[in-house]
Amino acid sequence: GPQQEQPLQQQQKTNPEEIKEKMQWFADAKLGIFIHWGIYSVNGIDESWSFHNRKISHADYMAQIKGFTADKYDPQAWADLIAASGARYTVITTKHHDGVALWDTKLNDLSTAKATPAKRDVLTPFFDAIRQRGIKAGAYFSLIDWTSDDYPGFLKDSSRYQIKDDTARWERFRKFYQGQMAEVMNQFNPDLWWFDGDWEHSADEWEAQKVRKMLTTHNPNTIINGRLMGYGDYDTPEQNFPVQRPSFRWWELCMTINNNWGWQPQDTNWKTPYEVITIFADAIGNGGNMLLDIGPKADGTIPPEEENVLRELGKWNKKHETAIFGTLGGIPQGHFYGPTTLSKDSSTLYLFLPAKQSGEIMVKGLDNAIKEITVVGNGTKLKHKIVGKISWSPVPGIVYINVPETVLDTYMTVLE
Ligand code: JFZ
Repeated sequence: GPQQEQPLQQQQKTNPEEIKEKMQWFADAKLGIFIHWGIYSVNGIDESWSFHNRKISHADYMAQIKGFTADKYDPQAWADLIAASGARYTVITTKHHDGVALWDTKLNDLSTAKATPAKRDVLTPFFDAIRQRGIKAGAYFSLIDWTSDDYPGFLKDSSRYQIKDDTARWERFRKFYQGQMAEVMNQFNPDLWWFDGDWEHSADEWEAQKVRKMLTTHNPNTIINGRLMGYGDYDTPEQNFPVQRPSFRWWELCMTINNNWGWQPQDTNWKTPYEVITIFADAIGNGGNMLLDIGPKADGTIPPEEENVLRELGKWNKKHETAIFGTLGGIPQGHFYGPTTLSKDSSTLYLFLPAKQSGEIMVKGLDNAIKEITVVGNGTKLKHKIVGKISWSPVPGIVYINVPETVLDTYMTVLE
């Protein structure tokens, strides 16, 4: 994987209160939907990596451009599905490492607007539909562009290009990529920037600080992910479970529903709604967000398995929303064998039961703080019992909560 990231530094806003205010919607949002859509969705192969890893020639990879039709693309339906999932933000690929822009870039002809049968900017109607629903809209943007002749990374034809220490070429590329970024900035004013590919060059080579300054000057409230060589606002640990609580205050776990970011028909290794929900609970219990990825097909349809996960997750989110959105990460592990969250005023603790199991569940060391225990989204009050508490001892005892079968959720049951 990519190199160790440099420590995150926040530019522009330096006052911790201002930074906290800017980050508040992100901290409260908990769930985002990630979208990987591009010409790789035509054949259903690895996004950009398939030619980089020489599983397919660059020419054959690029030929997919003729198959990107978007003829069933319904951005309102996408936005409805995202809203139904309960997500408070979304992040869509504006350009992956293959260099194909999904908006109508003026800086070359390599776009869905100029080079595909879709013949249009597919991003504008999506950003509009998302914002109509009050959902924050983010732009994934690859710094790497393995198709640009000026990009000194992947060599499309190694006999033709010997790109080493060619500062003029790099200068041209830098102008080009920052120019495209400015187009995305001016057209969509993203609430969030999700950069990718920073590892191929240094912060100085990318001019990361200058880029950050450009984006935050245009929109002081925009949030930048942690893949801009240390110039981001939050951490993005790799898909890696179980979730560890990173040291950085704001973080986001990005995760696929099967094993790939883009649509790949042979990959049927779907996570179940229960699996996605338990990982989501784990992330928010550790104070993070989850950015859950879907990979639409080139015609614009979303695989039914992914739609199902989003809808089931959405039903569960709606039932348990007080325990999820706008909460804080919970108490340290050891008290309870499952994720927990806390209301902002810390007066309410939410327990996410890790298994679909009735009977007595155990919580260690919270007895004196309990007023009542209720099943979230159901209202049933539960009885509890304290064992091992001796009046003169500071040891708090163990709380047993009786959870009847009748209150169990299809997925995770939540108590408050
Ligand atoms: C990158 C891309 O290369 C990939 O194609 C996909 O778009 C994904 C979302 O992002 O892959 C990465 C890059 C960095 C990390 C994980 C996946 N990381 O640092 O955890």
